[in-house]
Amino acid sequence: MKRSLAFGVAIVGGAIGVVALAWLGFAWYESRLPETYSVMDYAIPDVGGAPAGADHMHGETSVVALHGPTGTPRRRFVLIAREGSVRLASGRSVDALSFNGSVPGPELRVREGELVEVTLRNQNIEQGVTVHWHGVDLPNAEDGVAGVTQNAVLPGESHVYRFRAGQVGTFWYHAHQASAGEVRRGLYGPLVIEPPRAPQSGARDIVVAVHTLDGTPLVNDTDGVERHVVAPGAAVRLRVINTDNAPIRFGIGGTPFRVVAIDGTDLVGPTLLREKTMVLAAGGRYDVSFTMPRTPVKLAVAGTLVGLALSTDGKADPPPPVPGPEFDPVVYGRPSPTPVDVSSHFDRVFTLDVGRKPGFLDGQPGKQWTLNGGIYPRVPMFMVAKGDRVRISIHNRTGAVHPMHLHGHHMLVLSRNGIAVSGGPWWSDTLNVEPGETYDVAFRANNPGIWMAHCHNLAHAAAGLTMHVAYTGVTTPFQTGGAAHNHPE
Ligand SMILES: [Cu+2]
Repeated sequence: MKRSLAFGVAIVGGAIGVVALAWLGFAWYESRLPETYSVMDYAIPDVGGAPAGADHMHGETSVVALHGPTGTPRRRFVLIAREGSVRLASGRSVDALSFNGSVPGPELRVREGELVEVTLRNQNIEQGVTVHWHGVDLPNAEDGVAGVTQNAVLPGESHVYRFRAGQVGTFWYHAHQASAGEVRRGLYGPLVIEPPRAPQSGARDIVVAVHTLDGTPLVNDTDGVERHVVAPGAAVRLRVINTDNAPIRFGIGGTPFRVVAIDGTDLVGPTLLREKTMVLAAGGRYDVSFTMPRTPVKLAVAGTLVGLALSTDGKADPPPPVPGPEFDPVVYGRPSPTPVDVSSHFDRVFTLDVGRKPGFLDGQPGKQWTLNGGIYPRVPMFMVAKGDRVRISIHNRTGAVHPMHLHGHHMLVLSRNGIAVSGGPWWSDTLNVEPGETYDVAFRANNPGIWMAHCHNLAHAAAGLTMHVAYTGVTTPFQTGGAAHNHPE
């Protein structure tokens, strides 16, 4: 009797085992990506509650047709991508990937309204290169995403980007081919779009690009403190750019200051701050300004020895700023009208749940990132039509920070954890979403194309935290995957 029961249990157990194995095998088999595929192939279209028929396509537009303006460019730049050693300000040489032989790449400064032409040449980077203009809402074909808006530029090849500098602010450019490795290794640089009028005389405008190159923290090309001579009374604007994968914390000591812009958009009514700790998203930008006092000013990046020292003789080494409470954009600045707000009618309403679960990513077992429950490439594709008002609720249900970056658009932050933004309008292109947080954001669908929406911790993006916002009727002829040499993340 006992023996037959044990036999029965063994049979049932064995059957369950076989079924579980078969399921595992199927999940593994299903997860494998083909050599090449289109980002349109696997994604699960989500129309955001739009009525049936709203996505009726009036012909098809290739992303290739959505290019920048023709005509004679006002500004021309050449970026030569190469692998080789670069020299840091300290004199130390580091093996890196670089634009024009320096890390960061050259600071590109243009004026609002100028037609900009940038020629990218790949000298010797085997896996190919592209340039993405982070935060610049330019035409889709100029967006620089390998496998979506262009093919990766292979050694010996070149590619021309053209766009009109339509937004005043602080931006940056970086590779969007194998970007998790290429950006970390040095393929990035600052891009500043200045107002058409010249700045007031004596004003100082300084880019502070913060990066970790090969384990070495940098501000610009300095693996230490970058010193500047600044006259008392000068209007100073520091453009802090976080080009790393994790948020940075920085403080400013020696003067009160204002945060005057976030992610390339000026704030309304920024008030004076003292001893605040600034938490800047990976990929995000904060512009801070102050009037130079007679005494030195220090910007320090927490957890590192790098920073900026401003003084009248350029020699001072001021003490680090006092750590204070965190700066919060939700309550900063003066409320003013926005094109949409929490009470607006939205044509499309989406939810984006960032999660994690065991499964297979391209045949590899592990605890995988998920978007609305799906493991890449079975992630949602948010479908919009030109003119739509779009709202997205972003939920971070993981234990990690995710700086969510939307290409081609700026998101108006409506609320965080259900609490409406009560300060000035806060437009973001790279939003730091901490574990457990929820953000409601909105944008106007006014820039047709297929736009990446991804985590700007580029290691997370490469591990599947990548999806797209696609306009109905737009298609891409480009393919992602091995034989196509296109690996946007
Ligand atoms: Cu992430």
